[in-house]
Amino acid sequence: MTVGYELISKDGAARRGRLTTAHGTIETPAFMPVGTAATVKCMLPDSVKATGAEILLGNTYHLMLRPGAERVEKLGGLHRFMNWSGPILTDSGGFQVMSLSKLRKISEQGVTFQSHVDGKSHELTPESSMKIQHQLDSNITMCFDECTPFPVEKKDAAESMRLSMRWAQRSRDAFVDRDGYGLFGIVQGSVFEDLRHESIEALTKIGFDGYAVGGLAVGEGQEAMFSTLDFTTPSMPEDKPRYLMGVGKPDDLVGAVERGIDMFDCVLPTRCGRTGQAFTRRGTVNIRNARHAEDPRPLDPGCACPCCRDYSRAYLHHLFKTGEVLGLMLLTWHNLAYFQEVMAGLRSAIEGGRLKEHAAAFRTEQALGDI
Ligand code: PRF
Ligand code: ZN
Repeated sequence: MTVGYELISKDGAARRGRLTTAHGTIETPAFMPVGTAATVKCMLPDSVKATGAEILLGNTYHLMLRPGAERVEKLGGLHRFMNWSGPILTDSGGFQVMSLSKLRKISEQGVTFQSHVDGKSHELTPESSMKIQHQLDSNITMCFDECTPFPVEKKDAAESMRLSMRWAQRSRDAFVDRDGYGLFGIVQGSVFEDLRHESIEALTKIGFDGYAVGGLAVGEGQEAMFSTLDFTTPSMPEDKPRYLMGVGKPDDLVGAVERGIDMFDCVLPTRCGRTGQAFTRRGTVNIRNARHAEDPRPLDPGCACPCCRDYSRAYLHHLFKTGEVLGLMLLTWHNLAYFQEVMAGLRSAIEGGRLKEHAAAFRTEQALGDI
């Protein structure tokens, strides 16, 4: 396993770093757009790159069902298949099985489930998940785990976490080492301090290229997520990247970076963009709202993306009212560009040792509300 991580500078608990993979480097803290079905919805890969993204997330679950991992492998791997030449991280499938498929069953061996596509039966195990992610040619493979639901009794959280730790060992044993390709472990344990610590100890004993925090952003709320990070990240290895899975809104990203997280993925910028919700420097805006119908101003005057540079709120409102595809494309572009701007701002603030002031200014501007 040889995905490199260089810690460049620190500001409090926050870290400025650099990840190195076979398909390129990633400046951290980093946000990964989600390309579930071998596409970042509504965006060409060159456009995704133009927003500043350096790495995408792909999904084992979706790609194993359609078009199938063997087909992707035959066609030269996921990078070539989707025309994204940069690094790709893939999630391992268990989380998506639990949220998307009906009739699923967990055992020590793995998860059996019925496809949400055609109802056919499938099995995912640590071994088959590693094989599929290898066939996809993923630069960063995620361990096969169970995302513990919330709320949960402590004894159930312990049992679920210990199953994930046995699966982590099996994932490590099945992972094929290659230069520029790595495997990340996933810390579980819900909101319980001793369980999170037990999980970190089990994973570091096995040894991974990076460590994810799983099982958060599952309904516990921002306060509980932040307090869990407060007692989790200080026990995680200092010399490896830390990835908070499935997070989040812009203020979640800022708070988690302040608590020592280096990587994020989330569907919010792309999914919300397709419903007309924009994230801006002054908070969220729903472009479908009638108050934008005659507004000649840009969506976010502080933004240099093509959506904000070339189009009015009135035009974007019109595109959404008429169901035009360009509306989805422009709002997705803006949201992805804004998330990347948030990360770039965090990176330079950490480098400059002014993260505290930067985060305070970010929150003040968000609280002002829309222009
Ligand atoms: N495990 C995996 N993927 C995930 C999660 C997890 O716990 C989460 C939790 N927010 C999102 N995606 N494998
Ligand atoms: Zn913009």
